[in-house]
Amino acid sequence: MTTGTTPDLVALERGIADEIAAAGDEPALEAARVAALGKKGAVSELLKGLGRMTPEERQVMGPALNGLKDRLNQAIAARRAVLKDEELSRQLEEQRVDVTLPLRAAPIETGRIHPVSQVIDEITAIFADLGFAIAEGPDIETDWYNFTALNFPEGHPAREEHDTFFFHPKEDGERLLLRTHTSPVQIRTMQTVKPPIRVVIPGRTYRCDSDQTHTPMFHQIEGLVIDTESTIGTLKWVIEEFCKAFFEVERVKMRFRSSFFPFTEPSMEVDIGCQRVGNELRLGEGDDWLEILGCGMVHPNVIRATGLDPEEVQGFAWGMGIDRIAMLKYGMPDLRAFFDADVRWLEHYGFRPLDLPTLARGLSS
Ligand code: 2NL
Repeated sequence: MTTGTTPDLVALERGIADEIAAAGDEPALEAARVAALGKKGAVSELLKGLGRMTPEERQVMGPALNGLKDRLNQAIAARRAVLKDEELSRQLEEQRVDVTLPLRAAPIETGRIHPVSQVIDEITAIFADLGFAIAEGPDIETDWYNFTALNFPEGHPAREEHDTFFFHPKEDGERLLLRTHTSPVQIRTMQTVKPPIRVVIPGRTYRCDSDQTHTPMFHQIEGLVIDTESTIGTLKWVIEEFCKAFFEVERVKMRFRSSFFPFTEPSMEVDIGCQRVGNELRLGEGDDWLEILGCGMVHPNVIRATGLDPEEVQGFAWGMGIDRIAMLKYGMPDLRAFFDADVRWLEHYGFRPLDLPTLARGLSS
């Protein structure tokens, strides 16, 4: 290589440096970099030529070209930093945040507790305060736990009245079923817990029945007391205390009507006084009656079925429908909306997640 063909490195550097300085954005800067230092860039091509030079030429051109390359790389990095800063300033200028805008509500604010869950929490809080434990059990039951142990004789018409959902028979012929009441859990409790027993059992129950006032899945809560001295007097006191606490009134007018259940003897249905005042249903007083639960002294056959001796222990039990009680207390007109999973309905009738019912604070306030 002769002096005549030696490239004018100073002019070349000035040209590229001008391009870098003039690059107005990242793509323009990248284009300038590729033109100089890319695979086929002007500086890269000169570097490739080093191999064909004499050792003397290379001793001069090597450091010159590498120095040029380093300075260009530095210039590119410096320009990139400036462009980045300018871009950030531009975005900060353009995208303003109005910190006075209201916050989007957190999930804890928008979530709702279903009225059925709320009422279960309320009822269990009341009975926990009276010294009761809470128990739960399986939704799928055997015929024995759902009927036989509860003094429904084989072939008795009361079994048909329950509109039971049966599963296909197993290989041994046994037909499992969806429990038609929560009573099987009380049987299981009597089998496993040594008296005295004081327990309440909330849960899902199932009957093949669907119309204005029935859904195939519904909720029950049952209570059971087994000891050596509880009587109908104790039963009436417990039910009255419960009604006052649940309906949040000082006094509650009640009547016990004679009734029939296979698992209790005697059996009673309980009504509370009520009164329509305009659009509102006032509970606990008035000349109309509203049925709220069924109850009775546990039948000796039931006690015997669980392995206990009816000569040694006795007690009482009651059961009520949670969905209907929730409708009454919170003025919801249509049972079927309960299980539609409609968020607008939940928004309106649901309860705030942190408003847990406690007796001290008032159940539903
Ligand atoms: C109603 C009536 C009732 C019971 C449920 C019960 C359970 C056992 C023994 C005896 Cl293990 N009784 N439960 C007793 C009386 C009535 O429910 O109308 N429920 C919606």
